[in-house]
Amino acid sequence: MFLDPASQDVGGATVQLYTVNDINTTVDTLNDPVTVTTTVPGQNAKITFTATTGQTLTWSVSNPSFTANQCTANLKGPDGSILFQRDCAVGAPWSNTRTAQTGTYTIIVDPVRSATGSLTVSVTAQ
Ligand SMILES: [Ca+2]
Repeated sequence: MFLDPASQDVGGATVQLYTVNDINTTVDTLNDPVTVTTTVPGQNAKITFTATTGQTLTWSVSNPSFTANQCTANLKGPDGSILFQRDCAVGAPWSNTRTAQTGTYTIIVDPVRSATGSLTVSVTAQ
């Protein structure tokens, strides 16, 4: 790490480094919820499930400890494209009309800056 003040500025800074291992877990698509808790700044949680072409996905977030703008949750399709993005603090269910691909879908819980917290995710694919 290299701190490089601009021009002739001087000052001090306190630096803290963290070892970060992302959480990797799965959720079934029978509306059986899974709770993830991040404990280290910078840590994300990846929640995977499988779905097949033509299913209707519904995705709910409940009991978030995050407040608004502290965390983003992205749903990515098997090809890595982002299908939906939401604030972790917003619990309203989201329902997709139809899945376009068969494969592994991933919900990435990505806290902002040094935020940590927990939330519960449930998914149905019918
Ligand atoms: Ca983050």
